[in-house]
Amino acid sequence: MHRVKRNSPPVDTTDPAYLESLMQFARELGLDRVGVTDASPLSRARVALHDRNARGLSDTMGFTYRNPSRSTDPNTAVEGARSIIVAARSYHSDQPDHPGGISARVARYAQDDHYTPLRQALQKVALRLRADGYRAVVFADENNLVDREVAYRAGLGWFGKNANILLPGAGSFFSLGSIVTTAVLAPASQPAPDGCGTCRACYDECPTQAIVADGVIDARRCLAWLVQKPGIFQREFRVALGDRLYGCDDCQTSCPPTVRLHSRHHARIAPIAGPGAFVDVIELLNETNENLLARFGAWYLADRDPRWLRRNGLIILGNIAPVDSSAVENSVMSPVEIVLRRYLSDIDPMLRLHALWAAVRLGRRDLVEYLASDPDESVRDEYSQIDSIPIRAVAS
Ligand code: B12
Ligand code: SF4
Ligand code: SF4
Repeated sequence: MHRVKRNSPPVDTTDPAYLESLMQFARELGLDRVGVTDASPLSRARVALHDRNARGLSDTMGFTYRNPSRSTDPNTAVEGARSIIVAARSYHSDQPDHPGGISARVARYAQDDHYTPLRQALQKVALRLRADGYRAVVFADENNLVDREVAYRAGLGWFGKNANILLPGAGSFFSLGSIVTTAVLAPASQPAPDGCGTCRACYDECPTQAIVADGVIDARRCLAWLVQKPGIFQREFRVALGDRLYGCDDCQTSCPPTVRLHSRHHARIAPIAGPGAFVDVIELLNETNENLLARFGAWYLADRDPRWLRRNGLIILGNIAPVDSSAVENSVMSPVEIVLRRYLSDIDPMLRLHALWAAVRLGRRDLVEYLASDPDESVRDEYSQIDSIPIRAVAS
């Protein structure tokens, strides 16, 4: 047991043996790759954040974009910071087969809570640094630090053209986290070499052309942001959303090194306790807010409001429900029609609007005519554009 050595001078962390034992400890805790960078400001990331804010590429995102001076200065995060230990932890697991039915997809990083074990492991390493006389604070996916930039500086991986950090020999299905500490530790001597070369597969496979330059994502087009963004889902991207309920993996599942290497890399095939890889859309749309938060509460939901998931679910319904499944059969309403009717008369105009789109896309214009005189302007506006909704097939 490592105890706090009160009144004893801090341990000499510049000794290479100290760093090696700390790294070893981190790896034993399940962190796949660990590296070190110094705590100087993240100048490149600061310029990028300001630039993307100025060009509108960050859309309405807050996160690290809200206060670039803060998120790129480790000394604001921890006064007197000298070093940052950066770790990558795999979130790869074998993907289950499609369960059939009207099922929405969840991106790999969101299928389970991968941040808690990452943070717990980092906390144990931080505890050891504190016991040795230093301040040490853990950050993982928070607003105070740009995780990819410190990972790059710590030599963990290269910046892919898809903006992800790819680990040599292992790809990009990794979450990143850090410990900002006052201890002086030897930083990585050089960054990992670029591994993209002439490949451009992620550009080609991105469903919305959101990669606008090497390592630059236009959040206004990126489905991973649009599924989180509150408000009306932009009409332009509703068809491209396909069956994605949360997150988008296409620029990684199309990435040759990630695809090739992640299966070779030791897979984490722990039973999935989180939301899972697929979500039954009808169940989602019939679920209570309490149950939705119990299952999906770990995700970023603006104002912790599950209506954004219902919105995504309605668009997915329009995109993937069998076109004849909403029609009346033998005088019995199908589950799709029941759920559409429910949402077409929902008290929330934002949900009525997306239900209107889904119904028309499924060829059920007959269900929505009365919304032409909806009391809410946004619903009337959606109705006024009804002829531009791409109908999958008209029910005969
Ligand atoms: C905001 C955010 C998003 C936003 C915006 C993403 C973005 N590109 O900025 C949205 C919601 C779209 C998003 C999506 C995703 N995210 Co995100 N996100 C974040 C968050 C909170 C901040 C990111 C940030 O500050 N970006 C700032 C910009 C300026 O950085 P950048 O885009 O990486 O730009 C750098 C490069 O352009 C590079 N660069 C400079 N010159 C050059 C030149 C070349 C040639 C190249 C290639 C690069 C390059 O320098 C820039 C500055 O560092 C971080 C967590 C955190 N606190 O850091 C997670 C984080 C980046 N996200 C993560 C994940 C897993 C994802 C998704 C894969 C999730 C999913 N499946 O849906 C997608 C991937 C989308 C994509 N292709 O980027 C992981 C990334 C892990 C990894 N291996 O890289 C992070 C680190 C969370 C974590 N702690 O694990 N995310
Ligand atoms: S996450 Fe999806 S939408 Fe965003 S850049 Fe990658 S492939 Fe494109
Ligand atoms: S798909 Fe190709 S270009 Fe894009 S990140 Fe992967 S290796 Fe790089």
